[in-house]
Amino acid sequence: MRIGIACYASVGGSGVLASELARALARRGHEVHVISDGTPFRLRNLEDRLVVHVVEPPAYDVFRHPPFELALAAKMADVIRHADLDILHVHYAVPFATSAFLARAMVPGHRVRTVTTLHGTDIFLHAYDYALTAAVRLGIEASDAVTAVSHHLADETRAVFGTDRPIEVIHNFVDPDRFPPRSSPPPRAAALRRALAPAGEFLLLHVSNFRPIKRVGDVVRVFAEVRKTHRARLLLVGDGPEHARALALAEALGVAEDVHALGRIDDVAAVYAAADVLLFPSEKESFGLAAAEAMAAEVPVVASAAGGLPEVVEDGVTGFLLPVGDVPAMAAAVRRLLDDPGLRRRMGAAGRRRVAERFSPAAQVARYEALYKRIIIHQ
Ligand code: GMT
Repeated sequence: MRIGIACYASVGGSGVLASELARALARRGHEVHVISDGTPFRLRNLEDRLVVHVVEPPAYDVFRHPPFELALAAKMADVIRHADLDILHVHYAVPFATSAFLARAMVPGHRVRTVTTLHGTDIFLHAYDYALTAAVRLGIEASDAVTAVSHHLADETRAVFGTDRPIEVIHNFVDPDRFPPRSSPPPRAAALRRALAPAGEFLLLHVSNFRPIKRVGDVVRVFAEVRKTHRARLLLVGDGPEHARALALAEALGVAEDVHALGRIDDVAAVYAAADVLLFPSEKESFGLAAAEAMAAEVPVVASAAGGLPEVVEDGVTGFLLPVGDVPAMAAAVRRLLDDPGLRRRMGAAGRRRVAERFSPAAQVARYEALYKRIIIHQ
């Protein structure tokens, strides 16, 4: 098939998932065209059968705002026409599905079919800016097929938008080969442990884009609690609006010197393989790709029981799920893990197994492929 994949190039989960899907499809012999606002960071290397098309909104000085959505639609129309796409698969209803709707109108008579994957932001947008609801609904209704990354998100979409469109749930996937396990860590992970835990300190980890929804303050509070009884350090991977506040809180709680902010790094796999526990106390989370990545690396996860996280983390088996904001309970769960190396090992191994069984690229990519074929046949 000739497949277009449209996504943001940012390092967020949707960009990672769309990039991995694009690469996997190209490796399975499809011709893939990625349409994005930049080159997604996981697609910077040359890949057979994969082309990245970058949207450049005109910065013409009459426009108060560069018209990204129009430039995106025009680029989509251009790729549909020139690459003769069978499928255009967009990640997010807004702006991608609405731009795809417009793009199809620009290539009248073309048989291209559109698939929209919801990652959650569309739903949050509804709560944040009700005025955009109609645009999200149009994106959903105008797609030939809609998928969501968790049952939780599919249910919420139906409830919020009152749509009776079938929404197929295709969970995120993680390639275990990209995430070496803690039990046989790569040399980079061992070096990291030597540098950051020279006296055998425990390493707690948080990975996110530091949006308020991630509750990074809770990460620091849990760490400060654990730090009272255990020699431990906290690694923060990523950056975003709450980063500075998190560091200020660590200072206020007297644990700043044990908090290491590693910033936005590409090689997060080495950090997972060096960590003892992932802290993931989000307020809302459609799926929680970082939790699945940690599990792939055999790292137990202490998370909130929010959104789709219970579909990822099996409570008591691959980690612990606690109520949002329950810092004492999360700290107790971390202590339980740190005090019991056997439990850490068992939960880590169960996590890697769960990822292989439920969130493998082979199975999830095949489901997207089957969906594409179904809507092409039914045109
Ligand atoms: O988590 C973020 O803030 C980034 C966001 C995105 O849009 O890239 O991630 C969302 O999509 C990921 C891939 O499907 C999911 O694993 C994340 O759970 C979801 N984030 C939220 O729901 C907050």
